[in-house]
Amino acid sequence: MASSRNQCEGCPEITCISTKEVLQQDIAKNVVTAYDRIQRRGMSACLFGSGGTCCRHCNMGPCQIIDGVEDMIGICGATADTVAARNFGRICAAGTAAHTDHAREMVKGFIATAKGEGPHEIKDVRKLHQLAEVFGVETEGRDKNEIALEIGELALADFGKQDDEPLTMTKRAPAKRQELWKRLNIFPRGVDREVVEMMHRTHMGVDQEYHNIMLQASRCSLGDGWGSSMLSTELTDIMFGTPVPRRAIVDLGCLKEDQVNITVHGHEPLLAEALCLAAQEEDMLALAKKAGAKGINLAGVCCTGNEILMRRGIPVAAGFVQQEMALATGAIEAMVVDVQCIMQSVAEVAKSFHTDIITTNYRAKMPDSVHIQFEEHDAIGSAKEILKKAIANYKKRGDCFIPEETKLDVVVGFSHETINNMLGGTFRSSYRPLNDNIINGRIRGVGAIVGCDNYKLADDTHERIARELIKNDVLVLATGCAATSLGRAGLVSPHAIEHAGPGLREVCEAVGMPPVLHMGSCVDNSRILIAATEMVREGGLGDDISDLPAIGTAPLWMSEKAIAIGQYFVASGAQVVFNNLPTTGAKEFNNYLLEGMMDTYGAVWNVASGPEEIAKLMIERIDAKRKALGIDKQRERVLFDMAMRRDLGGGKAIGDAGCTGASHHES
Ligand code: MSK
Repeated sequence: MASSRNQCEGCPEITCISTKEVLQQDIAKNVVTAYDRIQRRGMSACLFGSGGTCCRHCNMGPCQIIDGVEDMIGICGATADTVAARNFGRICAAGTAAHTDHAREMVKGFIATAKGEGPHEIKDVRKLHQLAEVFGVETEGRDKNEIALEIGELALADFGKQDDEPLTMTKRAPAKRQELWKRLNIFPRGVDREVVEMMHRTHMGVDQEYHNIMLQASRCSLGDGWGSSMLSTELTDIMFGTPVPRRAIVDLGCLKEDQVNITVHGHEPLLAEALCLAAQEEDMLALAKKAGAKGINLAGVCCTGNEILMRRGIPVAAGFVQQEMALATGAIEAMVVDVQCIMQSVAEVAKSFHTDIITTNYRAKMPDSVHIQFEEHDAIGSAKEILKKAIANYKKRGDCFIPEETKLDVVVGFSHETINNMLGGTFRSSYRPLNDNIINGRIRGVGAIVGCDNYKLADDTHERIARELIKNDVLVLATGCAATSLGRAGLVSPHAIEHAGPGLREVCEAVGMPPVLHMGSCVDNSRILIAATEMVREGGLGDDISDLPAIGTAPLWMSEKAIAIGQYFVASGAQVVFNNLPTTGAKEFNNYLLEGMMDTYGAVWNVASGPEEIAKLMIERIDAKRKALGIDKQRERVLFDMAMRRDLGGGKAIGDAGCTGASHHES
């Protein structure tokens, strides 16, 4: 039965149907969500914090600094620009640290796999050999596990190396970009060192010049994008399979009334993969049946969700802003969490239901939760212990409400390799057709919509930006919770081509792909770097990433990781648009981000408010790049005949590319 719970005042309007439906139920009436906390807080965010000029780096303060007011500098004399740059640099360091620690766990899991410890295996041998070339590892006549072990050990050593040699993975960047990094002396070295140096340089009394601080912020963030994140993506693909197109579903309607529902929330896919394997085993299914359930239904939340969605077609129940709503259905037996983006409030929400919050990583414990340490060397054993705990809860389930209508079909799995194969065909995979279609104007450019959800802004922001972009023939690449949100909006599906402009529609129809391509989790933004590099390498669109008619946005950024991602995109030559930046209290520094960086990197941060304004700005930037490349003249549109379709897509449609049905586990 539904209560008359209202939309909270002071919050942006909730448009998400599943969220609204769940919050209106009587069973959810005692659930306090982030929307409620925003309303209850009853005050706007701190001006100094928002503007980046609150300095608490020493005990003479904290100092709240007002730009241009002589008496309002730090006790040490630090200006608003220095303080905002230091704070910004520390955000980049925190984001990089999160991705790096994630990557380190994946490398350790990869080494264990190569040694035959644990349940996983080296699945993508082709990609293993490609990575071997990057690391200079001999492949001729060697066993895949032997090659993997050598790569794993070299990769592990890369994090903490002390010499000044660049991180191994950075050699994949376009040559011209590498020359620029060399000239600026910002080639990332051991990424642990870059984080440490960023923290040191922003300590009281060290680096006091914002251009110089930002050089290190770039080096640190590049170590994230081209180092940690890229390494994590590649090793995860090699172990668990490089994603190929597959159908799946997203949204809260994927929960099942007659099954044990377990959501996996966080980021590192080692645990989630082990749960997927263990949930298929006879003893676990028998246990679920004994408890009265028809099966075990795994579903993802946040980026762990995106990892198993991309590779296994396991549904994603919720993105970041829906984590509390998922619990408020009353239908979840356990929410299994590891690291990053897990709100402390989930333990409080779970108290209203039979749900256990199960923490699994010694680095991330929570009050009012159960801890079951995930042991990599006994991955299936750990997974089964977790599953048993969840299954035991099934009988305790009380009233629940699953918004069954909210189940959206998506087609996911657009790794860089998939795009390459779909456009060029398996035997001559290449970005040539994409480049040609950008040059001839059918595709105006590429827009990446990435990053988090955020309660402070309208929950349909991603959707509205994407609709504008595809209507204007901009191909959209999506990752992270933005991709989940676009899935909920029905745009990560071939059916969405009806919303695309005529040129983009022609290409998508010919190839059989959606106009919004789901490329994975937030770590998988590295796939976008590789795709951009391939476009440069293919030719015809300039000789650096900064020449491409491409731009990214993280309009609802929430996490520090999003700022590190933004900075590695800008330092790689790709422009980004954010809704706001925590630098507005420092005029000169803010202008440096918005304008001055163009001279250094050929790209800048942009700020625009509201989805339509963001989309407009993205299209303007894309058009400016087209003009600079001399491809701005509208070409005559030619309808595709069969020969052209074959030429474009190698006759390949989604079904041919390996699309499978959703593979979540049922008895
Ligand atoms: S989970 S970092 S809210 S994308 Fe990657 Fe989503 Fe942002 Fe967390």
